[in-house]
Amino acid sequence: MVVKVYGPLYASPKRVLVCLVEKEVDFETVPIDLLKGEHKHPDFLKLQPFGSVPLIQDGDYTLYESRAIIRYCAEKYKSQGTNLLGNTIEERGLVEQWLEVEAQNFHPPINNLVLHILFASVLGFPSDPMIIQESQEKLGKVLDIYEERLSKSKYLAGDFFSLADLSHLPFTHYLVANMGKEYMIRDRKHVSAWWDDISNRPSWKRVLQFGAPF
Ligand SMILES: N[C@@H](CCC(=O)N[C@@H](CS)C(=O)NCC(=O)O)C(=O)O
Repeated sequence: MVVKVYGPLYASPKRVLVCLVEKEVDFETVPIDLLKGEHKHPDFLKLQPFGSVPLIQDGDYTLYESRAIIRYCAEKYKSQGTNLLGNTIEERGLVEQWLEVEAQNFHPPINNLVLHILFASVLGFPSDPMIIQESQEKLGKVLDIYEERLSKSKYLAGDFFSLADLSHLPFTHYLVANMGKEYMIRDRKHVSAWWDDISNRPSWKRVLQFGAPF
C-alpha cells in the first residue's frame, strides 16, 4: 500500500516525509499550493476541515496533524526501517516527552520567527520586530535547555535517534539555511553536533530534494 502525502513542499509535511523515508514506507505526494489557496478548497476541507497540510491517506484511512501522523507511521511500521520509538516503555516515555517539548516549547517561537522573517511579505502581513525579538529570546532559552540535555545524551530521548529528533528537522532547517540564524545552533556545542548528526541523515537529504515553495 502506498501512503499519499498532501503538500510535500512545506515544512510540516516534511516532518511526515522524513518519517516515511526512515520507516522505508512507499509513498506518493499530492501537491497542494497554499499560495493559490488550494488548502481552503471545499474538496480539501472535506478531508482536512482545518485547511492545513499535511494530510495522509493510507488506503481508506485519512489522518492529519503531522505529529499524529509520525506517531501512527512509527507504530504501524514498527517492524521495518529505523526504530523511532525506543525499545522500552521508559524510552518511549522520553520520546513522547521530547516530542511534546518540540511541539509546545520549541515550535511556537521558531514558527513565529519563520513567519515573521521568511514568509511575512509572501503571505502579505507586516513583519513585527517585537515578535521576532521575543521569539528569538524564547527560542534561545529552549536551546539552552537542549544544550544541557545533549551534553548528557547523544539525542534528545537518549542515545538513540527517535521521532523526537526527527520532528525538529523542517523548522530548524529554515533557521539554519534560510534565516541567517545558524549561530543560534552553532553557538551551542552540543546542539550544533546534534544538528550536524540529524541533518546529515540520508532520509533528510532525500526530503530536501522535494524542494521548497518559494
Ligand atoms: N499542527 C499542524 C500544523 C500544520 C501547518 O501549520 N501547516 C502549514 C504548512 S507548514 C499550513 O498548512 N499552513 C496553511 C494554513 O494553516 O492555513 C501540523 O503539525 O500538521
